[in-house]
Amino acid sequence: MSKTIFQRIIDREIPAKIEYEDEHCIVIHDIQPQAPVHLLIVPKQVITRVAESTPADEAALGHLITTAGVVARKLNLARGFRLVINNGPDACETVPHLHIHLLAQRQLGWPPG
Ligand code: D5M
Repeated sequence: MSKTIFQRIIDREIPAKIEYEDEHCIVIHDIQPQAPVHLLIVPKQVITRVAESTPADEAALGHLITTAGVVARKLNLARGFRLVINNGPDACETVPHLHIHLLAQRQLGWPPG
């Protein structure tokens, strides 16, 4: 299977604006931002999507959430932020490498579109 765009960013084959990185994940700025802050929290362990995750992925998935907290504190997102995972075509998933969107610094609507 060919590499996803996120795997190519992790492997430094293509550039990205990196906000944070550790052994288990990378946080980049979305190339098509939907809010003043729009980050993508991407595990280095390839998990295609939530629907295909297994119990073996629990630590990697939990790490993504705690990383969202780390980055939110780093960027002072005290007014709030939203985490989104798009799974499958009805949810507008475009990259089959699981990632969490972190959106912030504007008033977000609810229910989401
Ligand atoms: O989200 C996939 C997201 O990935 C979408 O918001 C655009 C973003 N994207 C695509 N290519 C890049 C690069 N090269 N850098 C940064 N962000 C990128 P999904 O939930 O799968 O629809």
